[in-house]
Amino acid sequence: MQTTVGIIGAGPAGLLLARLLRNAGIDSVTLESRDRAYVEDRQRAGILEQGTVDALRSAGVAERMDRAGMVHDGIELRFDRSTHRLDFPALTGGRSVMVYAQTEVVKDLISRQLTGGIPLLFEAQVRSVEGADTDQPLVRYLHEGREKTLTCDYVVGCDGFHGVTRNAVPESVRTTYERSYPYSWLGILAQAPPVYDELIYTHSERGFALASMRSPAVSRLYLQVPNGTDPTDWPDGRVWDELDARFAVDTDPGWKLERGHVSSKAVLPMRSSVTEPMRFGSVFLAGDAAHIVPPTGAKGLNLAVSDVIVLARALIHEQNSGSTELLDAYSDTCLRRVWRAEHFSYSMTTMLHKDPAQSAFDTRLQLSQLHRVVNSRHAAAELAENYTGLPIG
Ligand code: RFL
Ligand code: PHB
Repeated sequence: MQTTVGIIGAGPAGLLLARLLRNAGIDSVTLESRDRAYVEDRQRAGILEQGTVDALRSAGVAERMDRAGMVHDGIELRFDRSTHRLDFPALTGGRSVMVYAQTEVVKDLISRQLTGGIPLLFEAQVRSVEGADTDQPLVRYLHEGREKTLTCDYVVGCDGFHGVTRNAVPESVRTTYERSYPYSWLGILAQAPPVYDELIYTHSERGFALASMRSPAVSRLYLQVPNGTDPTDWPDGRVWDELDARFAVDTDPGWKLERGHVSSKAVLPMRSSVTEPMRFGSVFLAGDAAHIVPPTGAKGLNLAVSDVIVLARALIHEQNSGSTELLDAYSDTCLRRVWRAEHFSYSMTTMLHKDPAQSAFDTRLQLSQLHRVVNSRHAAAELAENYTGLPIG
């Protein structure tokens, strides 16, 4: 097979890139190692920045999102057993976020891709990418029990944190910057109405907790747990009791979450990682293949989307003008935004979680920062601008 752009991975990055290129008349083939059901059901992100929402609209895949997505104009921060609201539009000059699950974004993109006839192969596992330093890179993959090849002008690795495309960038030019955290999240999906109509991020003596949602009838809830936690040590009753304890506030001592059937429960490690550069020759990296953030800032999916917007613009520019100027700037353009999101995700994470080695002094510093955020318009605006998303490109 032969195409202009070979895309590896059908997560949000790969699928949106294929759509943006098709809208500009550029051919692509997407290869995805998993089957369609697996890709569509993977529980992940829930928050779309304004720029992501705008991008999905202009790509023509926002019809269901505009019907089912929930616009959120703020979040609650809870600490010291009291609650405080940040009003995003007031703090950012009108920006907000949308709650619409990644599973739904992916379903919308896949159905549009298949009905639009853009080649997308499931259960096509890429083994290697060769010839990154040539103008005809080659992708080797396994499909229907046979090894096959795809020849391209460009290859884009949208194959996530455990992908193989990164290996096409020689170790001598590649640097990975990493940080791990001494805690994980236990996430549940529950058939229970959300506790509140916005997200609640909680700092407590017992550790961090987050109340999010998927719909007016489905809650998505997270608890900080030690690394290595086995989810079977957390029967449903224990999860609900712990959530109640962490979200407790003095103004409403009888307050409890509404409980419901728990349909999924998993432990997620927290990591920060950035691989530089995000381009080598004719191979580009986008989304989690190049960088990951701890989920506290809700940035991963949004960064994947902003990478492919920058890349699609650059490929279209090259096609229309013959100039590689934007492609040459791709890595630097993306990395500026990536590092901002890394810093924001790191600050949200370390401000809200309880490090097992934390001293009483460290806790006082966290509380001081939280008080600053809710009492200073400047500090609140800094958080709100980062959360709702900075301009792309
Ligand atoms: P993905 O979604 O991981 O997709 C990569 C795809 O590549 C495929 N693949 C291969 N295909 C062919 N050959 C190979 N050799 C392959 N190797 C891998 C994989 O099967 C997969 O389909 O990467 P992408 O597209 O870059 O998207 C990134 C996002 O998925 C990720 O950043 C977010 O989910 C992170 N994240 C959040 N981001 C937000 O913006 N807002 C949030 O609220 C948010 N919450 C979260 C999150 C991530 C979480 N987890 C599970 C890590 C909450 C959680 C719990
Ligand atoms: C989610 O709804 O899954 C979610 C929301 C906000 C975050 C992380 C995850 O910061």
